[in-house]
Amino acid sequence: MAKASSPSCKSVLLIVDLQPDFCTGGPLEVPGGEQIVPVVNRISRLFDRVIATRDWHPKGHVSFASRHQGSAPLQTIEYNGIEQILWPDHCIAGSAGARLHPDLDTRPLDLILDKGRSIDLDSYSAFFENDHRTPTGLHGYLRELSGEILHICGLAADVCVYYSVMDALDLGYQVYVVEDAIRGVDMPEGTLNKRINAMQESGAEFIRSTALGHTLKTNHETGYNP
Ligand code: VGL
Ligand code: ZN
Repeated sequence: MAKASSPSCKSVLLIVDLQPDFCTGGPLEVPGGEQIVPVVNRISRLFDRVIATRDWHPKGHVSFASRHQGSAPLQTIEYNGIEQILWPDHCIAGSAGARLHPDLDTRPLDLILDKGRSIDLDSYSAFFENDHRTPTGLHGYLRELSGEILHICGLAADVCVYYSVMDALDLGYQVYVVEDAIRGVDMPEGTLNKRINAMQESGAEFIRSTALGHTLKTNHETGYNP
């Protein structure tokens, strides 16, 4: 069978968990989380493909402190051999707090990927659940589209963005973190800085949204029209 000609490398924006429950007033508030919405709206049109993830948990999810008697949010437990930080109930599938942020421009989105749907297994990364083995399918999707250059933004910088970036690097993607389009929870304090350093040391490049048009245009031809 003739091999399909390989399509040229595509630029991809991955928007992680930009949901009301992670914004001001939400149960798992990331300080200033909603401030990244206009930044994301400005840059999303620069990419060939735009993917948004949603944290999307069933009621009684393993990550909810309320499920585990005698425990409180931010405690760490071990469950099925996996370390699990406990959080307040958040991002219940189908609830208003679990939607994409209402001000996010959804027109450029190609794919919405829901994760954390297994009741007994959490999923921080957009690529693998927290057993670091069960794929979400995103890698297959990106491979088929030749989406090799990933720009990542969203919430929380030190949780789901962090784990997505680390997995993406492991999988061989070239990763840029849009530094003014992330916010972190920083709990316990110091986590955010530690994880930003770890992402950089592992090969992620941090870039400002205002520099993006230039990078995308010079690194590869995207049809970006300034
Ligand atoms: C997240 C904590 C729990 C995130 C999701 O999206 O960063 N953080 N679930
Ligand atoms: Zn969650």
